[in-house]
Order: sequence, then C-alpha cells, then structure tokens
Amino acid sequence: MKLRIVAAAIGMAVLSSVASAQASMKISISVAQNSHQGIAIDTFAKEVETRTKGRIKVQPFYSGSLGGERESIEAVQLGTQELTFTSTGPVPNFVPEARILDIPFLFRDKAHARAVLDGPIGQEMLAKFEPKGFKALAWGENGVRHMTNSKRAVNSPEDLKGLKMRTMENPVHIAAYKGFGIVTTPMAFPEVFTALQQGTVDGQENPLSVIMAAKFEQVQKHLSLTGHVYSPAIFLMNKAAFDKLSAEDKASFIEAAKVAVKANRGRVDEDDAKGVTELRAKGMQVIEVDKSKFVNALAPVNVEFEKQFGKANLDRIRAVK
Ligand code: EAX
Repeated sequence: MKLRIVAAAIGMAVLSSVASAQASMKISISVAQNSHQGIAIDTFAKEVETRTKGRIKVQPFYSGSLGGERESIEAVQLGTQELTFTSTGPVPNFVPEARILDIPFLFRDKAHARAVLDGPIGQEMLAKFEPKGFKALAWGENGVRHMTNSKRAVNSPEDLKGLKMRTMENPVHIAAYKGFGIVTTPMAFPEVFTALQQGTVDGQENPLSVIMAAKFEQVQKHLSLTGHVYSPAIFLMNKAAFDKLSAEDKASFIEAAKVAVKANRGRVDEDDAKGVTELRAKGMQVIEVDKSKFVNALAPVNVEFEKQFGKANLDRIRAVK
C-alpha cells in the first residue's frame, strides 16, 4: 500500500516535471551567424520562444558546426536534429520534385521567385516534403547567385570554358554549368573556402549575401554579376517532432518561420544593395555582364530541362506575375 502511494507520488512528480519542462530543439545553417541565414534562424528561435512563452527553446548552430547542408537535412530526416534552414542545393537528393526550382534563369528576379514560392506552386511543393519525413515550414531565400573565380575576368560565357568550379550537390546546377563548359566539382559548403584558398577549384558561385558572409573576397579576385540562378532556402523540421506539437504550438512554429523569412529576405535585399560596393572596396574586380549571352548559352540545356520537367510546368512558373 505504502509502496503504491510512493510510486504514484513519483509518477505525478515525473508527469508535472514533463509538463513544465522546457523542450529544447536544434536548428542549423552552413553559413556564418552574421548573414541572411543567421538572421533567419535567430529570428525563428526568438519567435518560437516568445510564442510558446518559453516552453520551447530553439538553439541555433552556425557555420556548418553540425555539418554541411546535406548532412543537416539527413539529420532532420532521421530526427537526430529537429530543424535546419538550408538552401535547396542538396534538397533534390531527398525531394526530387524540388529540382524544378533550381533551373537557371527560370525566375525573372527575386520578386518573381518570392511570388511563386509564397503562392500555390510553392505551397504545393512544401507538401511534397511530408512523405519524406519532413515538415517544411516555409520557403526562405538564399539569393541570386553570381560567379567568382581567381583565374580570369569572366565577361561572356566563353570565358567560363574549362574553369574548375565548385558547385552545390545539385543535379540541375551541375547539368547547367556543364552546359557553360565549366568543369564542375560538387562539394559541401563548409569545404569551399579552403578549396578556393588552396586552388583545388578556381571558382564558385553564390549570392552576394553568401560571398560576403564567407569572406570569399579573400580568396577570389573576379566577380561576374551573372545572376544565373535564384537560390531558394527552406525551413525544414523533422515531421515526427512537428506532429508531436499541440495545434497551438504548430501554428506558432509556422508563424515564427514566416516572421523569420521576412527578416531573411530583408537582409538579402540589403546585401544586394550594398554588396558590389563593399566587395569592390575589399579588392574584388566586379564585372557587369550582358546576361542575355549567358541565357543564350544555356539554350541547349534548357531544351533538355523542358523535356525533363515538362514545358507546361515551367510555363506555369514563368506565368506568375
Ligand atoms: O546556403 O552551398 C552553397 O553554396 C549555399 O549557397 C550556401 O551554403 C548557403
């Protein structure tokens, strides 16, 4: 009898400590905290904590300290890490449908991309992550990608021929860059600075936000404003971890991600506005290219993409105002 009372008392103590306990979750990015991605996860963490009145804490990890983007997505899928904010670079390896968003020159500009991602096409795509073990909370932004290298000034697509460039682990990018005559070397982001420094590769391509956050100006001389592809980002959460939340907390997580995306996109706009001046001041040679030449150079690859993805699907994206 006594024993039972003690057991019951212990049981209740455990229950009440669970109810009041703070849950702690991890979120990661592969770039530095002082960046468009840092502001995304810091804002998200703060919003979740406020909205759940401190019951749920989200701990941010920066600079690939939990691994590169592919590893982080894997960790989220397995549930060893609850959350990550990642570019779509390695995403097609998990959710192949998302590949269509990585096609060069598909979006006219950031406004077009944001409208697509926030509209029905983007929302349909978020749902595709669920059967793969993810809850995709919201689309964020990595930015419009440009090319850098340490070998030569790239004014036209011909200048790209034979350049050895690091690419993301993304099949669509790799196919397109091969179309430019680039020698592609897929690599996780945390390895890129050293690879550029040691000359393992001649160049790489990334948005101004990433180039600045990673200080690539220290190891790259030439920057060509090719704007060759829009790079989406995404808030991914382990689906089981999300499903465990109360309805109210679920709504809080989604709202928190929305607020974070606003901050994220705002910072990308700031970086784009000041990036060229800042990188020039730090010694980079910045080239404004005739973009139409780069678009034309990819015409044969685009024929392939239209076959692969369906012209109607591409036109549906292009038609968004
Ligand atoms: O997400 O791998 C890349 O080049 C990404 O753009 C970078 O890690 C930021």
